[in-house]
Amino acid sequence: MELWFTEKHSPNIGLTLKIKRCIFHKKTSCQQLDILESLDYGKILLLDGLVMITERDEFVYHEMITHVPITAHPDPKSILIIGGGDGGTVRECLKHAGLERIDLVEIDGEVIDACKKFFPEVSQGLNDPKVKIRVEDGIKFIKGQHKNYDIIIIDSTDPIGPAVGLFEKTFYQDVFNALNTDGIVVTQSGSPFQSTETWLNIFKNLSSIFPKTSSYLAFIPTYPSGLWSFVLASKTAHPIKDMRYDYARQLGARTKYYNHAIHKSAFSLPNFLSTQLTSNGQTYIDHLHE
Ligand code: AG3
Repeated sequence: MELWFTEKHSPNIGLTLKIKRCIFHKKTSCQQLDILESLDYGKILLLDGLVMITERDEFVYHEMITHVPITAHPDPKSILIIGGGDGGTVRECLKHAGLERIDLVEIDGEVIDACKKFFPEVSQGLNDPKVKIRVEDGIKFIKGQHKNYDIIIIDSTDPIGPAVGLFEKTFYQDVFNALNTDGIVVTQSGSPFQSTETWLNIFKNLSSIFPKTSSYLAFIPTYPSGLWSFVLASKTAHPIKDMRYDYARQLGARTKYYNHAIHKSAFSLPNFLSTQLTSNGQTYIDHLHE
């Protein structure tokens, strides 16, 4: 008997993987949580039927959501991760010895427990003494924070269902207030090929609040369309010009996707995206690389 799992990306498109077995299956208080073992991509974490991570390609997402903002910041000491209960973003943060405080706010404690058990390579950092975990709603948590973090990473699920509030202007205003004067925020912003509109809305919402907003891309084979995006917004830093070059080069010896050249090139957007973004009559590309 053959077992196949499909995540439908639209009524007409899906990603299908051949499965060895189902390892875990539970309805938590927040969502449906499943862990499958696939033949080619290792274990897969699904939330509400959507692929969150696979053992084989999770490094791309976690390295890119973490190292780009950290190397663009002059001297980050404190970081807040909203979501990210699997621990992959924490693992990457721990590669930066200068970080003194890593706070993780995850709404679903059962994601943390299941990943500790079934994804040890991803979740290994969650027990580090620098890491403080809170199981609560990030939207509520952030309201009480004032200039308390250098970097905030929004490592959420898709902008539908329970996570929708993590993509709204009111939340981004709270994120702005929670950041120090040189603060940077990064959010995952979906597949810009699958939905250019969603990506553009996130960009616009952040740029209505932050002085500098940009977007970068990465290739993640098990996410819809494979082309994934992130939006980075900062109070002062330029995401390319302020990259700490030597530091990024050294870091590149310990990563599988990120390096200083990828850091720069990831911000080069194809025309179907860059033409959506203009700033004072200048094209986005000229504006970013001027
Ligand atoms: N969060 C983003 C996953 C989005 C994938 N969407 C989908 N398969 N429809 C991943 C969290 C990893 N820490």
